[in-house]
Amino acid sequence: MQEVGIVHFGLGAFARAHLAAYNDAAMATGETGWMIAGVSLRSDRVARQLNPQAGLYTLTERSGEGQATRVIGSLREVLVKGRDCAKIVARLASPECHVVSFTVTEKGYCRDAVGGLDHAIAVESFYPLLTQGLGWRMAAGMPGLTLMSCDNLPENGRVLARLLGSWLERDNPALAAWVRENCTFPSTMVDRIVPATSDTDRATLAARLGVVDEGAVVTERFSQWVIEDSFAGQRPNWEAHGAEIVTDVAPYEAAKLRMLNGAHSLLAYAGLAAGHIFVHEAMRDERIRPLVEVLMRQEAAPTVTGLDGGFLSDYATQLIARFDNPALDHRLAQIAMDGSQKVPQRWLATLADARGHCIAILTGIAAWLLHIARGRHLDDPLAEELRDAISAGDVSAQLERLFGPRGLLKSGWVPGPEEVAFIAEQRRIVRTWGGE
Ligand code: CS2
Repeated sequence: MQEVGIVHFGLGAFARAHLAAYNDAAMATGETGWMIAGVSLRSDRVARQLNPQAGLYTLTERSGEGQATRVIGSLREVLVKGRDCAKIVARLASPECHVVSFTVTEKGYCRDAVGGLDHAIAVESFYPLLTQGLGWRMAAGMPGLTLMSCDNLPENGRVLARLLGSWLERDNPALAAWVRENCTFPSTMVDRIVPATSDTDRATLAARLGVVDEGAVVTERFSQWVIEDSFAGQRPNWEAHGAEIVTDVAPYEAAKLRMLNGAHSLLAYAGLAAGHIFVHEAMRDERIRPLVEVLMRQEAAPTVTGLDGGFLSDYATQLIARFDNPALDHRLAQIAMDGSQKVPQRWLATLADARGHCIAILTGIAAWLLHIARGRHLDDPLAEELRDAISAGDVSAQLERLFGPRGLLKSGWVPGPEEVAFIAEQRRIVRTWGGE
């Protein structure tokens, strides 16, 4: 039986369409020892879907030209925090384990308003389990691990190193020092659009294949993975399967967060305001599509350093085609979730670096204000604080409470008077678009 070389925290559809697919490809070409033990932090739903299928599931890539389905065989088991703690720690402490990876979403890192660790909520996340596993390794004189964040945060490796360091320093400074000496935290840029699988997807697949796959994942053809070359020990030869191992991920990360994810959040809030359900529908709206182009090409791209203009222009063209994919029903409401965790690196970083007015991002902010006010799809760990911030006063006062120096979202961007006026005007216009 193949060994488990990777423990992965946060086994959502994204990880199953990305990391698990790269590992599957590596093992299909004869590499051994790279099975994944997945850990679910919040519920046993994925475990109930996948464990009865021995971890096997289908991955379907869909485009306008058609679809292709394959079976992914790199997942050994799904373990659940709370229920399978001893097994999770044993996997982390095993000599076969070399990499721990994370797709726990932006909020899973438990950052407070200024980006530090919120210890009170970190108790509920991966920190205690990881601490136990690493503690075992230190006590047993074993090698350290590569701890690899694959979430949409700038410098995700540095962020994880800093937050884990702060968690460990409090109760276990010796382990904190051991981790600094023996573990690495590569930053990564991950990219693949993976909508939450719907009942319709599962039914269509069952009709096509003649078997029911409870763990089915649907995605696009495109997949990208850029990884900083910083490993504590062995790893699969991911670059033989399309990943890029580089010395500096930062430019790719900035381009992806500010262009792809920035445009996605604009599509989400403006698209919901206009009554659309899916990304490809919002893309066909002539009030929204030009804004997406402007956000990517004129606002975000010029702030990305380290990649040339031609490359970024091609990147924008490719992103437009991906957003247009009519075969992928990517819900705007899925992207609209957790705005407080996403907006800083997607929009505010661009606004802080940009010269001149960013009319597309400011329109996005206007649509986000409306989204918070209407509240129908508001799914955000800071939902209460957001509602509170926009509950009284004019737009100027609301923006101050959100983005001002003592505001909810610390970002280095504070709207000037003209920007405030523009957002207020856009909010009035977007309100008439007729959705939500
Ligand atoms: C999306 C991302 O849900 C969201 O916020 O913007 O999940 C996006 O689809 C991925 O980052 C694409 O790689």
